[in-house]
Amino acid sequence: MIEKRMDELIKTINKASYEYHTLDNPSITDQEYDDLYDELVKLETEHPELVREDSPTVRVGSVVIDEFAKVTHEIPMMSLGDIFNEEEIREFDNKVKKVVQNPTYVCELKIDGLSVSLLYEKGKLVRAATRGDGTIGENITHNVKTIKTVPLSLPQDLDIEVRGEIYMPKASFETLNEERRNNGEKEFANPRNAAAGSVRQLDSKIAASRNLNTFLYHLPRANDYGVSSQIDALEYMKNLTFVVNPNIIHAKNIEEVISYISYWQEHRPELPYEIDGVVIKVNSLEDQRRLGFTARVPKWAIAYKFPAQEVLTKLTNIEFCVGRTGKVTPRADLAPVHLAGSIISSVTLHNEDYIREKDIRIGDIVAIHKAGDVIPEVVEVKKERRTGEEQPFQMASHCPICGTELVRKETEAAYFCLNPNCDARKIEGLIHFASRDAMNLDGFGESIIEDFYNMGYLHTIDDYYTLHQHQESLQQLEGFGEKSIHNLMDAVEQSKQNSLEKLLFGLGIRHVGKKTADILAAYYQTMDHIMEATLEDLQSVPDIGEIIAESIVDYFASEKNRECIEKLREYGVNFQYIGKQRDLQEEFQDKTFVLTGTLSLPREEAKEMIELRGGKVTSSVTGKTNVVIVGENPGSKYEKAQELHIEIWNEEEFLQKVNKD
Ligand code: 1X8
Repeated sequence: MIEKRMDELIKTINKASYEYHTLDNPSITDQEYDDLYDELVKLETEHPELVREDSPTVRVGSVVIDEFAKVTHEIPMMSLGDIFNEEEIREFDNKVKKVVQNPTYVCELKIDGLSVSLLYEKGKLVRAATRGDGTIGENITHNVKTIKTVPLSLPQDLDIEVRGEIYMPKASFETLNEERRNNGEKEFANPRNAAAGSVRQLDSKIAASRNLNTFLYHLPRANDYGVSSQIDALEYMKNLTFVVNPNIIHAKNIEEVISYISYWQEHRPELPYEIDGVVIKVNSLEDQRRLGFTARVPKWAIAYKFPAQEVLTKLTNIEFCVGRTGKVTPRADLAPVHLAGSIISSVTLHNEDYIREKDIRIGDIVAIHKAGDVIPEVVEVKKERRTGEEQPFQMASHCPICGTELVRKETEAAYFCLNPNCDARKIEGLIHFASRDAMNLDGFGESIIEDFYNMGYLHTIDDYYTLHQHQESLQQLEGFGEKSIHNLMDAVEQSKQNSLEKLLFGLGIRHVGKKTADILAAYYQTMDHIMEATLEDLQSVPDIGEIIAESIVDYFASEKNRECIEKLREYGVNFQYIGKQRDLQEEFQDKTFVLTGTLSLPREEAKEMIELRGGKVTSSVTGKTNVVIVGENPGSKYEKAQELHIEIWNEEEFLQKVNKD
C-alpha cells in the first residue's frame, strides 16, 4: 500500500521534473510539486527500507564517497581530430568521399564541458563515469545523480549506455563566481573548470548545489536498438527522456556544413552555454563502420574548433608609440600567444587613465581577449598571480623619439608630442600615406619607409614622387635590386591616378578617417574645392561636424601643407574624385558568376573585381549561371557546373582575364 503510493509519487515527480527541466514546459505548479516531494520525503523517512535507488530525493546529494573508483569503458570513449579552417573541412569531406558515396553529415555544437558515460541496467541508472584516458575513467555516479536532467530511470527497462557532456550554463557560472568572490574563495576560470570541479567532489551535496546540466550525443551500441544513423540515435535518446541539443542539422553536403559552422561561430555568444566548436559526423552508421578509425580517432567524425577568444600571457613591458598626430599611446609587449587565429605579441593600453583603472603593471599575468575581428584587449589582470616583482606604470613625460615634453590636452585622456618635426610623427605620416586605404603604395612597408627616411630620401609625402631621381643610389642599397626599386617606382607612378578620397585620407588630417574622406571627396569633387571651403561650408556637409571642419580648415591654413599639396599637383597626382569606376570588360559584362572552393584572394575582393567589370556574383549554380570560378577543394557546385556544362575557370584563368588590360 505504502510502497504503491511511493511508486506513484516517484512516477509523478519524475514526470514533472522532466517536463520542467528537460522540456522546459511544466504541467504542474511549484507548489504542487513541493507537496508531492514532501510527501515522498516523509514516507521515505518513516520507511527507510523502502527507499528506491532511483528516488528523486537522491538529487539533493546525500551520498559522500571515500575515493573515486576506477571504471573501465568496454567501448573506449573516443576523442576527435581537430580542424581549424575551411580547407581542412573540405579535406575531411574529400577523405570521406574516397570511402563512401554521397555522404550526409550531422552537425552538432561542441559543448565546452566534460564528457560523461551513463550506464543503465533494466532502465535504471547504475553508473556514471568520466572519460578519463578513454579506457579507464572515474565513477562519479553520486554526483551525476544530482543533475536534474539525468533520468534516474528510463521509460523502458533497457540495458543501455549513452554518452554526452556535463556543462555549467554561463549564468550559473557567473552567479557561482560572484558567490565565491564574496566568500573570499578562488573563482573558477571558466564554466568548464567549474563543471569539472563540481563532479570531482566526494560529497555530492556540492554538485547538487551547482546547477549542472547535460547534453547527450552518442549512443555506443546503436545497432542493438535498431538505430542506423546518428540523426536517429539523437531522436532515440530524446525519446528516452535524455536532453539532446536542439541545434543540430542533417547536412546534405559540405557546403551546408560550412554554413552551419559560420552561423554558430557568429551566434555563439547568444547561447546560454559555452561551445568551443562544431562536431561533424557522417550520418549513416554503416558508412561510419566502413570508414573506421585511425589509431586514435574516428575517420567518420571531426571537431571544428573555433579560434580561442581568451588566453593568459605575461605583460613584459610597456612602450610608448607616437602616432602621426603626435598622440603618444602606451602599448604593452606580451609574451607571444595564439589567440582567435593569430599570434598576439602586443596590445594597446589606450591611455594613462585606462592603465590606472585596471592597475596594469609590468610583469603582470593578464587575460587577453579577442573576439573575431575585434582588436585584442586586456580584459583582466591576474592579481592573485603577482609575485611582488611587478613594476607600477609610469606615464612618459617626454616624447620617446624627439624628447619634447608631452602635453595632456584638457579635453582628452591622451598626451601629445607637439613637435611637428618629430621623426616618429613624420615616419608615421609617411606610412599612413602609403597604406592601402590611402595611396596604396604597394611594396612600401614600414621598414622600407623608415630606411628611406633615415637616408634622407623621404621626409615629406611629396618626396615619394621624386624618389625616382634617386633610383640609382637606391638600387645600390643592401637588399634592393633594380627590379624591386623598379616595382616601388611603379607603385608610386600608379598612385597618381588614384581617386581624390585616397589622397585626402592619405594626407593624415586629424579626424579625417577613411569614411570622412569618402564623404568629402564625393561632395566637393576636387581638391581645390575642399581647400577653399570655409568652416561653415564644411559643417553644412552631411556627417561633418565642427571638430572635423575645424581640423580641415587648420590643415589647409598651414603654409607648409599648402606647399606640399602644390608639389603633388606639379608631380601629376590626380586631384579629382573618380569614385569606384566600373571598367566593363566583355568576358564579364552581363554574365552571372559563381565562386566555389578556396581562392587565394578574399571572396569579397574577387566579387568586386567581377562587379567592376560588369558581372554579377550569385551563390548557387543554376541554368542561369554563365561561369563558375573554381578554387582549391571545390564542393558540389563544381560538380553541378560540370553536369550543366557551364563554363569553368580556375583561379589562374580568372586572374589572367582580370589583368588583361
Ligand atoms: C565531444 C563533444 C561531442 C559533441 C558535443 N560536445 C562535445 N564536447 C557532440 O558530438 N555533439 S563529441 C565529443 C567527442 O567525441 N570527444
